[in-house]
Amino acid sequence: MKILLIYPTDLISPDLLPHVGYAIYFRVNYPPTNLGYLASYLENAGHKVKILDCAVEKYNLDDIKQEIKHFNPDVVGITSNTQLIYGAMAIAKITKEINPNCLTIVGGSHVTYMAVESLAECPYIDVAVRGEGEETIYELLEKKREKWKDVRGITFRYNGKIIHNPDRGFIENLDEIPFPAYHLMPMKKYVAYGQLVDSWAHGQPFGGVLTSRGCPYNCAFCASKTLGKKWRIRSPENIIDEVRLLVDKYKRREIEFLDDSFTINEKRTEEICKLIKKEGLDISWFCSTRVDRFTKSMAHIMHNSGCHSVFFGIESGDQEILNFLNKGFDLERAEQSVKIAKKAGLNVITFFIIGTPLDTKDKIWKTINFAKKLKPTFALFNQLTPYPGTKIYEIAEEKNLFITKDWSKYITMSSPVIRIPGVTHEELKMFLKKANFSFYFTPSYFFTTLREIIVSKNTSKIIVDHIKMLVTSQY
Ligand code: B12
Ligand code: SF4
Repeated sequence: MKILLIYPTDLISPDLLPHVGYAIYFRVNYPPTNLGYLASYLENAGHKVKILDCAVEKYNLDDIKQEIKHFNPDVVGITSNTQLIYGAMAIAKITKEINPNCLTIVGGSHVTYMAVESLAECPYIDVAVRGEGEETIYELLEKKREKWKDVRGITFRYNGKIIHNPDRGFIENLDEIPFPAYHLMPMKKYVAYGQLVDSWAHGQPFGGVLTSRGCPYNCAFCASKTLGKKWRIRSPENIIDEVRLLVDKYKRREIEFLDDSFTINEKRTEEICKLIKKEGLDISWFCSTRVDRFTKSMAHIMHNSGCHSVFFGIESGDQEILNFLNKGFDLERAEQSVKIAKKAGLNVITFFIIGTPLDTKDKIWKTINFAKKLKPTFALFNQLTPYPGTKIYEIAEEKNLFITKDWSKYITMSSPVIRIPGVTHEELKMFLKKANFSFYFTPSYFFTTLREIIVSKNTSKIIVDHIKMLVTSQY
């Protein structure tokens, strides 16, 4: 079969401009890892597959139409999170307009929890694939429509009805999954920008490697359980083989380990770092993790193997809110881990949430002040956004807190989508700006950053890139 896999267009709204940290320090064109995995699975099964990354190509619907007409696929598979779901629906619609017989499948974190609703809202989607997609799409395409009732993990149309099959389990041995089909992606376009610190590979080819799937934690706002609650890991050797492929064949120098929490297991983390060194892989890399799964010993080994930055989800400066969000650590631990990382020479990027149902103006200031006290490299402040499938979504439903279910607004970085008792909607919007202003424009932060810009080897390139980004609003 001919299968076209599409990542919808992702034109980030100018609302994100207040996000100073992203604007100055960090901007990456990510490859669509999920479509890469699906593509290699399907190619191995003998299908002819093409990937269309409309986010990096900046394709509009007309461009996508031309691509569909040109490739003339039997199947169009679209990935979608909550924010992109209307884009996915629009692509399903034009697909059916071009060829009503082309099968349209949507997968990803939104339809995993909103499968029936999405099919009801968009008559152009034939099937929603819930959870991990590789085995499900393979089996779906092997079977005739009459047998789809036996395919676990799908929601589909049959005889005018929407049928919701039982869930599928998860793939146990991740080493058996072939590497993402990088040969089908426009690899030259995946680049990391925004280096103020010399170790950041400004303008370098970028690669993302997923070394594990699933997260055993239960943070109330997080939609990570799409890939399960069990932490499934790849072997260090298998991971290093993929890194080597990215370095040797695709000339990547900058790698992100995409895992939800890369350092859950200390021994495994250290093994991966040691292999990077032993294999002589000339990369600089970064990852996200939890403050309570981060140690002094691993921080040094990570830094020594090329790690330049860690992202920590700290979320709040108020312990009551941390407990409400079910984060499972205390403020002291957060402080300790930030210190450890900084001492080891790592940049630290911290995430914070404002607008939880327990927030008051005082508590939000506590969070902002805590962010400042930690002195991370930069901090990202987000509005609490209840994604389907999360505990917060259930709470917001139960307490009737939703202001809107226009999913295109579920981007966390601008207007809140729920109301909370302690702070008004307008005040919450304002707090996001105040948080950024207060964090970035303290004299010490401002001058440290300025000094970094001046000493950076890439200053002129960075300035030109930022002016370009500002002019085109392409953040
Ligand atoms: C890397 C990443 C990013 C990268 C995107 C990289 C890219 N081009 O893919 C960046 C940094 C840009 C990003 C941005 C955002 N992200 Co993000 N991101 C992730 C992260 C950490 C990993 C994604 C990944 O590669 N997963 C690995 C693949 C294998 O898993 P997968 O995507 O789920 O795909 C599998 C299945 O879902 C399914 N599947 C998926 N698509 C399809 C399509 C078909 C046809 C089929 C059959 C199956 C299928 O099969 C795949 C293989 O098994 C996830 C967390 C996570 N654990 O997944 C969050 C996550 C996807 N992001 C999330 C969010 C909220 C965001 C932001 C809104 C954050 C923000 N405030 O800006 C933005 C939105 C940007 C946008 N416009 O879409 C949420 C999504 C929640 C939701 N319901 O929407 C997640 C789940 C994080 C979380 N724990 O809550 N993100
Ligand atoms: S926020 Fe991080 S640790 Fe918490 S559930 Fe999500 S992925 Fe896991």
